[in-house]
Amino acid sequence: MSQAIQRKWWKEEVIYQIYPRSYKDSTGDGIGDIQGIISKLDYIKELGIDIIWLSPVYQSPNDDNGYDISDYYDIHPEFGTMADFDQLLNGVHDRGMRLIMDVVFNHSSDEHEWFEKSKQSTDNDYRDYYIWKKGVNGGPPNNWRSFFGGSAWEYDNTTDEYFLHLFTKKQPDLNWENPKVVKEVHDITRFWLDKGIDGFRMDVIPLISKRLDFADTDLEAFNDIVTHVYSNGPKVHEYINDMCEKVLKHYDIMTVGEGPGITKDTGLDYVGHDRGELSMIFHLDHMFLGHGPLGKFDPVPYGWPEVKQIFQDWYDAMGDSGWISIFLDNHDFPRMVSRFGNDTIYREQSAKMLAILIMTMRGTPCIYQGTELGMTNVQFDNISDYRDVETHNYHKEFISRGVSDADFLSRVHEHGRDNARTPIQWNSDINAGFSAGKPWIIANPNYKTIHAQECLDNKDSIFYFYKNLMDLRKQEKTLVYGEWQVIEQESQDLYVYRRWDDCDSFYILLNHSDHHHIYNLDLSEHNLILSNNSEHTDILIPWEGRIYKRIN
Ligand code: TEU
Repeated sequence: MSQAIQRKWWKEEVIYQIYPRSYKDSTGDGIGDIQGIISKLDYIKELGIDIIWLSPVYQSPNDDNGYDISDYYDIHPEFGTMADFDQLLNGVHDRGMRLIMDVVFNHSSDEHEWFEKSKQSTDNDYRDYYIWKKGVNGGPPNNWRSFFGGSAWEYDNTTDEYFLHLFTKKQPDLNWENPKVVKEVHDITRFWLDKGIDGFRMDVIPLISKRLDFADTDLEAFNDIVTHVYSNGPKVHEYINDMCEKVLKHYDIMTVGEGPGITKDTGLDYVGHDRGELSMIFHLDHMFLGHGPLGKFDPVPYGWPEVKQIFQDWYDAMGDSGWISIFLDNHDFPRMVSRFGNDTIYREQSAKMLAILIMTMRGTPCIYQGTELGMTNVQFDNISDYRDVETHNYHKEFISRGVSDADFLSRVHEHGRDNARTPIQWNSDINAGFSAGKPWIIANPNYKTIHAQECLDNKDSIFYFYKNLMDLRKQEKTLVYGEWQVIEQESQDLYVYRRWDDCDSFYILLNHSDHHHIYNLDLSEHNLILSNNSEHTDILIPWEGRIYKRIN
């Protein structure tokens, strides 16, 4: 065991992300809610989960499904009440699990009272809660683009100024230069921590410090603009460190920063053990693969070689000094079995192989709701069946660029965020057992065969494969803290790596292809302890994954 690496509970546990809108509806209004989550806590516990990451449930006009918060201190009625939240938190703790909340401090909703007041005049007490600028030459203050298409500035004719919004125009960016904003944020975090939550997922935290010259960018590729213009601003670490010093470090909690723009070269600045900032980050390097100059709907080719290089880069960057989460999907990206596996003839096999990867790399595994069932991308026939503001904004933009409806729809099928937001498939009943009413978004038609009830009835299901992996990871701390090294492989289709420390050694063999492959590795001193294939020869069948442990 590397003595340098610090042991922490949040390194040893497994996170499960719940996107509440799509999880379970208890009222029949077609929208998932907190009571619905409560009804599934035993299911989540059975899976072996330790930490629940709850996507926003605060008051919101839902322009961006809750990532546009209009009241940080109250629960949106469609999700329930604060009493429901308290019941959820108690239910999570009673089962020995933890709950972290998703907080969005880069921006608020434009329906937050702060913004309602800020926009009334140029000299009120809330004006500087946001970033207002005069236009230039009859247009926006600069050429910055929103993550969701179009300009990052919206003109307000009441005060003849523009306000900054790196996301939708209903998500105005907060001005962290203003000490009053910083205090508001500290008060909000303290309020939720004093309720007993176990930490935070911090939405787009690298974006909170703006480059105050607001100069035009001459960068073309949006990913470069995110990294070099929007993220890692001059005071980002001052702000995060200040929040830790004044609030976070006084609680036994974990924090995970969502890290668009955080690179392997800047990662330790956020999560280095000596930095006093975040526990870990969700870097997005592998998630942004395939995003062309105009973003995800301007796709470029990529494959497993790039994915494996990113895992190598981040292992080297973190060393024993920092920590990341290991994940392959969430509510913003396509379903992992569709994106990185084979969601047709090898759906179950590839889902299990990917599970082995997530659970045996060095980092805190994060499983997105439905991944434990092997839920797949969806292919709606009409753009009107999609709900995501990002999809609709870019639909307008790309159609205006001359892209056909059919072409854009095919890009949504592959890259759209709603792939991950269709209702959780609980059973084969109408609406997949998600709701007695019309769901806010159509359920994936494959719910008839892919659903939790089938998985719970089948001991060979993906669900129980994840459960076995989580049990293994709890038993074998070498898979948490041990060192990691790729074993050179002739074949591009195999991913073979080792985990080891002073106590144990493991080999993990993954075939991420539709082909059979021989592997040339002497494993005579190891026992096969887990596999997604009942046959064991020196040939790895398509999407086969194996874990070997040294015979002590
Ligand atoms: O996501 C920020 C982010 O990096 C993703 O939005 C990603 O850049 C985008 O989906 C690329 O297509 C966070 C939340 O996870 C996301 O749901 C919100 O929409 C966004 O911030 C704004 O709060």
